[in-house]
Parts: sequence; C-alpha cells; structure tokens
Amino acid sequence: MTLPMTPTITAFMRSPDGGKGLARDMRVRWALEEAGQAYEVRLVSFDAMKESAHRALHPFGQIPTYEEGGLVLFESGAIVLHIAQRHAGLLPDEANARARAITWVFAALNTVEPPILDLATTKLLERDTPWYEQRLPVVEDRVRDRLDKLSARLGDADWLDGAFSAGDLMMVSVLLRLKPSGMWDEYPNLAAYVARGEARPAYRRAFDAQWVVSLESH
Ligand code: GTB
Repeated sequence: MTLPMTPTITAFMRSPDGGKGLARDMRVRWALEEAGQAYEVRLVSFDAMKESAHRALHPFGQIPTYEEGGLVLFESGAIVLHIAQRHAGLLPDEANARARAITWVFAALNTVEPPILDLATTKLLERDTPWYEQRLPVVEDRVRDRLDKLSARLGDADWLDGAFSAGDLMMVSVLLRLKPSGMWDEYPNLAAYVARGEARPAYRRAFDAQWVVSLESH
C-alpha cells in the first residue's frame, strides 16, 4: 500500500544501458537510499514518456520525475537537492559547508557533466560520420581538461569537501558515465573516488534495485 508521503519516481522501463545504472534515475534512487527514505518506482516506456500524462509531470518528456503528495519535480539535480534539504545525511548543517556542498552539485551538473555527455553522444551518434576521427580527440580532451582539474582538487582526500555529501553523490554519478571509456586509468585518485561512492551501502541498494528491474523488463 502506498503511504501518503512515500515519493514515487519514474525510471526507464527498458534502460538502454541494460542495467548499468547510468540513467539519471540512479542518482535519485541513491539519494533516497542515503536519506533512508522509502520510495516507489513507476517504470515508463519511451512512448509513454512523450504522452500528455507524463508531459504533465516532465515538460520535456524524460525521466526521472519525483512525486510526493502534491509536489511534482523534474531535473535530477533539483530532485537530489530536494531530498538532501529535507533529510539528514546529504548536506552538512553548518551554513557555509552546506553552501559549498551545493556548489559541488552544480559543478558536477554544469561543469563536469556537459563534456562527458558530449563524449557519450559523439560516440553514440557520430561514429559513422566523416568527421568522427577528428572530432573524438577534441571531445576527449575537453573531458580530460575537467578531469585534470577535478583530480588536482580532490588530491588524496576521500570526498570533495569534508564528509560525503550530495556534491559527491552527484559528482560520482556524473563520472560513472565514463566507466566504459577507460579514461579513469589516467586518474587513479578519481577511479578510487568513484569506487568509494559505488561501495557505499546506499549506492549498492539503489544499484541492485534498478538492476533487477532493468533485467526483468528487458
Ligand atoms: N537534465 C535532465 C535531468 O538531469 O534530469 C536530463 C534527463 C534525461 O536526459 N533523461 C533521459 C531521458 O529521459 C534519461 S537519463 N531520455 C529519454 C528521452 O529524452 O526521450 C540519460 C541517459 C540515457 C541512457 C543512458 N545509457 O544508456 O547509458 C544514460 C543516460
């Protein structure tokens, strides 16, 4: 039975990643698990995502969405911040530390994720184009530039700014998209950082939940 305030999120009915946890519902599941918040998942097909019922929740016809009582949210960053602001465990109490953790959420989404996405879409959609061989190293260098600086800032710390926060959750989620590329081999501290994130019990629970569903619906 659904309790009145149990949030419901949406995820791919058939994730194109076949259960690797690379779609953006995963960061929301992870945040909910870190917060110890029960949630329900509604799986949505690609067709249903474009229909008016889903577009009423998500103007761009995508996943994830988040429904909680009368509140409807979209954008994974906004959803993770909403969860982090209402539950303990994802943002520090001290005001300045909290502001810095939120800064890392934005850094992950606005500064690190765009070149990583560009690399993923270049590989997915442009492989057969005449410019692919020339463009790929340019796009890879843009990713490398961000990784160089992130690696330098992280140094040998466990997390980006003190204790694990929503900033780390988002940064690890963004970096995970690079897993198939092997680019982490150049950055042992970033590889270890991502591994620390993946080893968190909350991450494991979220991953297992999406993996089972992805396999069952494939
Ligand atoms: N800015 C939005 C957010 O952060 O929530 C972006 C949401 C978004 O891109 N959603 C994607 C979607 O709904 C799923 S996550 N796409 C369907 C559509 O637009 O029609 C992107 C994604 C898709 C697949 C993989 N993969 O296979 O590895 C990884 C990530």
